[in-house]
Amino acid sequence: MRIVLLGPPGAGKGTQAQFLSERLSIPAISTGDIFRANVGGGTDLGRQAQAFMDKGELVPDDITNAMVRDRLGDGSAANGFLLDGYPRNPDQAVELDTMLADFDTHLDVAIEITADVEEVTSRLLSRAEIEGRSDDTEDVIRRRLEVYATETAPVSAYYEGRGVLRQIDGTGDITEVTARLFHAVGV
Ligand code: B4P
Repeated sequence: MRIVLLGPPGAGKGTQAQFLSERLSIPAISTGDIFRANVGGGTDLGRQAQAFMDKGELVPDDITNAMVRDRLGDGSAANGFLLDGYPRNPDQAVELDTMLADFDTHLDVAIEITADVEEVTSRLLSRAEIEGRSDDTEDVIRRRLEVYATETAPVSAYYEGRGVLRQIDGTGDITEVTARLFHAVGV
């Protein structure tokens, strides 16, 4: 299956992507994780991405789209994938369709994990205490949520219009959310 996971920062995309990827034996591809690995490794890509991430802004589309195209074309995603954190605006969604058409395939389903602003903010602030991510400070979280509302939320409408969107409630225990996710995907 070829799946996109949508939802605000802190909704549980990264958390749930691991479970679904294991269940379906397909790679979970997180653009945020790829950027963080590049920042950690001090690569050119990491240097370009870090300034945007630290402010809670999206990394520019030309950088992000090229990175995803490389990853989807590297062979390990040939039999399916789960994209976590991409697409994050309607232009990226159109670009993903173009990439998949170039690879002679298409998206099967987009799952949106929903959770309200208070819930996701408190989760991200808890994670800040444990992991110390540079974009988990209160000001940057607020900005990430604004960017989500203006740039990423319209992506759900894009997939709804195509008839491939399914929404699940991201509140409750992690295991409950996983059960809803598996049900939505039909596994
Ligand atoms: P991401 O890494 O995608 O960060 P995120 O949206 O905050 O989601 P994440 O996966 O980390 O958190 P999750 O909801 O699983 O992006 C970071 C930055 O990278 C972006 O701001 C941007 O700058 C850049 N970027 C990434 N993709 C891009 C793109 N396509 N275009 C441009 N820029 C891009 O979990 C959050 C916390 O909640 C965790 O601590 C988890 O333990 C907890 N949690 C999860 N489920 C829970 C539950 N049910 N109950 C309680 N806690 C739960």
